Amino acid sequence: MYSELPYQFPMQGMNMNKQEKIEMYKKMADKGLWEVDHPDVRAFYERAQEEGVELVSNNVPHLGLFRAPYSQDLNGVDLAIVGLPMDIGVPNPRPGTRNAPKAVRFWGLDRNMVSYFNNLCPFDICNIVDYGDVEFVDDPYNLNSNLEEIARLYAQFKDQDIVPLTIGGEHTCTYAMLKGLGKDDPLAVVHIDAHGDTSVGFAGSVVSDASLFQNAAVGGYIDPEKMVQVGQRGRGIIRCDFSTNSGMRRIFADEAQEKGMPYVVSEIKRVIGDHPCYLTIDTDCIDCGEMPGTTLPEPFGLFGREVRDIIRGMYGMNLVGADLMELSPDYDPTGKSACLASGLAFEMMCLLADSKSRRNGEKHQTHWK
Ligand SMILES: [Mn+2]
Repeated sequence: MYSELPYQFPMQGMNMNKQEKIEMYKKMADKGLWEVDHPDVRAFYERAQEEGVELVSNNVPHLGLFRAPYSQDLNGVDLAIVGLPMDIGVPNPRPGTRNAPKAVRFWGLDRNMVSYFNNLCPFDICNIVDYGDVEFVDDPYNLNSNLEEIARLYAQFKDQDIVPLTIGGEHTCTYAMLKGLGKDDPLAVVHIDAHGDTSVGFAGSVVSDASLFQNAAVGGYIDPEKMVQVGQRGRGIIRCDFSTNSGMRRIFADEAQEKGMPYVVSEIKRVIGDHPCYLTIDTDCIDCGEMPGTTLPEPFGLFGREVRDIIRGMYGMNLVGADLMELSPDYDPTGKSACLASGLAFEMMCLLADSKSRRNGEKHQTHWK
């Protein structure tokens, strides 16, 4: 899966002498930092600079992830980036996902803001805001109370036709997001994860990051027969009979890597088609060698590049939201886990923006002023 560069080098120098070539190269080099050839991308950069977006310095605390404007005013918003810094419900005593949104924002300090894959300028087709991190106010150390707060916010997103891109937080949060977004009709789900997350609740809690999709199916928020799970492996999947029995298509990491990502994408499209679909990625889907900074690292996993190719393969589907959960940056002192997570988050933002814009049949620009 790759896109051809839009311009082939025209071999202009074939009949030139050395001095003529140098003159030609001088002309090519005489360009501003943002004066790129692609007309749409160039127009976007011109507009961004006119609106005062800082495109040189990385000292931009006033800007959100991927330089989206921070705002909690949801009027006219198409896509909201949300941080959910929560880790009080993880069954294994490895807290830390509360630090993920901060780490992804740090590694997402990317001034380029467009995708080379398809020359997509997400901020030119959707009104995108970074909503910031949710502060749990009702009863911050009570898991059920926090889940209720999340469900209320995501029900509001659903009512206002806003597509959320969420940076977790423990995977348990996804139960509450699905409860809000799937409150009227059950959603299709693409679930990329080392684990099935369809086991039973843990240690007295009914919903956990090991059971959330069983809970969401029982709640009527998702349709298991329109759900594809990719990347499963590890000894715990033996406890996820609910996945098979309820009709989910399970593609273990072994099958995915043997048959390749184009096959995985074709299975996702066969099972889900045009149905409104939620994409949830648990960072532990990626091999522990590439992704040590996650709550429950697993060996024998997918490559980050393979997960990226699944995301890119999903263009054209009907996405209503996406999340990237369980990054636990402090277990990885190199920073590569958070760096990879932010790369995936950008691919997800582009996919969501494209899907939302096509569904609207309109392009709405993000404005910084
Ligand atoms: Mn999970």
